[in-house]
Amino acid sequence: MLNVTIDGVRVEAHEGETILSAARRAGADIPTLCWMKDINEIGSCRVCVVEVEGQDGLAAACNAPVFDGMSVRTKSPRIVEARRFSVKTILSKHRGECTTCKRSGTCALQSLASSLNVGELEREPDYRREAWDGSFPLQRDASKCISCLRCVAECSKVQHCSVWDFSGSAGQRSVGVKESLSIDVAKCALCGQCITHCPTGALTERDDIDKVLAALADPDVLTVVQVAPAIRTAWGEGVGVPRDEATPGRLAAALRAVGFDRVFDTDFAADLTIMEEGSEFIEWIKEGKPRPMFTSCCPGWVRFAKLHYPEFAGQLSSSKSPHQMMGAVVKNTVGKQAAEQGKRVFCLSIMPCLAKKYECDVPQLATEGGRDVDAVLTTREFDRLLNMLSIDCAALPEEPFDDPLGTSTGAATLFGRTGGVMEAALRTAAYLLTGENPPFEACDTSDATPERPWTDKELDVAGMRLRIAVASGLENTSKLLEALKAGEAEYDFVEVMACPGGCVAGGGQPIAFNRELGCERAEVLNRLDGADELRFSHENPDIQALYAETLGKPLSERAEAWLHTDQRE
Ligand code: HC1
Ligand code: SF4
Repeated sequence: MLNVTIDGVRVEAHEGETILSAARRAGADIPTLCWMKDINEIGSCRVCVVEVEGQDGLAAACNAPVFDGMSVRTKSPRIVEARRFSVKTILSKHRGECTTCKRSGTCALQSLASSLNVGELEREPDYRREAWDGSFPLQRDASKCISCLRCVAECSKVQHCSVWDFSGSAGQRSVGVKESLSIDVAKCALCGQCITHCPTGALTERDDIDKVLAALADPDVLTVVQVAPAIRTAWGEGVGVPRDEATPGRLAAALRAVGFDRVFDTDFAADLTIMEEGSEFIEWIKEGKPRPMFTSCCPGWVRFAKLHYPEFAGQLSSSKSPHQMMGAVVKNTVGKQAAEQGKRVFCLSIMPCLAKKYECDVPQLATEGGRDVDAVLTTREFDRLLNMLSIDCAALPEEPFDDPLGTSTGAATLFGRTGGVMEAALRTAAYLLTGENPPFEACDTSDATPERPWTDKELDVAGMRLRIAVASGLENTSKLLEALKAGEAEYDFVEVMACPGGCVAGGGQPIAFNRELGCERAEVLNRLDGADELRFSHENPDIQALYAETLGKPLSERAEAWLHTDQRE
């Protein structure tokens, strides 16, 4: 152990530990900008500089290691001046038009400039522009990029895609798409993690709010909205409603206050997915198809598989993702009724996800009722919409979602966190095989091997030995896929979510530079599941009615036409 003094406070530190890490333990508040724990400790923005006794220059706390007997000051006029100089240098290349920036209020640069009392810049900023396809779900504004390399680190080290690169000649180096490729061919999975880790407004989602406002204003349009499981964990963050008051009931009321004609819950369709995917898995095993079968509800993962590991694309479940299933059911039922009254349905999904914006445009997902989903808003866009319309969400009453596509179970709610789809699927697969509900703990995947990038478990279901695995984050996923390719791992059923922790930490969720928040949001889902009277997808009465009245049974001809697709296309 090393003895270190930070602002007069003695702390023990370990060999190789950074000043920043030791200082945080000592209670010192050192600002950071480019730093991301373990994956971007490059000391480039120099916002975290500190004084080290006996050294002339200032040290970047995020990557300078401690030594025994070190004495550090984190606060002094000299330190403030140096941090202010760093922020001014960054601002000299940043188009700081905060009044129109979507990140105003969540921009780390804005809050640093304000807290350091930076004031006016002495010269006009010299910022960069670049051409960008405005129709792509991921948008980039180079004039707001501060070359912190957070996107480069997140995309390459956590998400395995290496879309971004830091290139150019000395003095002119900047971040851009690797090899100067156009973004649509750069094998981006559209996970959106570079957006949620960008400290400024350089990376955002394509804004589709105007499309939604136009539909809401059109008297010939019946507007139908659905909300993903993970929305209920985070929508309050952008509208100032505390987590325990941002309930699903208040969310339904907020959607009605916006003016949507029908307010449905994607959770209903998650139950439907379980019925279809669970039945498909049993058939898969019976037919002896190549293992594992992979879940396909996460379009970031499906896109990643097709672009980076096409050899596994044929093993993706043919079941569409829940919100697409919901869209197909809406368009083929509510849509037909609306057409008789001369109206057309506009189906909107509110999702914690960027890739859903791409998924809803995939042509082969359409059915005879038309495209399943007409537009997707991220949680951030939804919060902006609520703020635009001045809806006082905290004052709203709790209301139910509309029937019949608004009833759901606790199993469906779990979809929003890593391992949840698997857990929900196992609860129902066991029932479909044995006719009896299994104990909840038998389907729990959280107790599996934590030492790997993925978790796995062997289960005994109706005398059948099932080997399951769960991965989230695409670097973790690629390690799992490589192990499968090398024959070092064998599984029957694998759940993958592109975003680390699952949809709760999705690329469309409110910005928060804090990975622990994903766990807090996941706890909301666990609590909702535990409190639900219905915790098995097959017990959802509206799902039972949909099969009895419209679909027949899982994997029926109509179910195949509406709810399944060839994922390889
Ligand atoms: Fe997800 Fe899904 S859980 S993919 O993580 O299968 O986005 O929340 O809506 O469709 O249900 C996201 C979340 C979401 C789908 C469901
Ligand atoms: Fe990389 Fe995901 Fe960003 Fe695409 S969306 S560039 S895959 S981090």
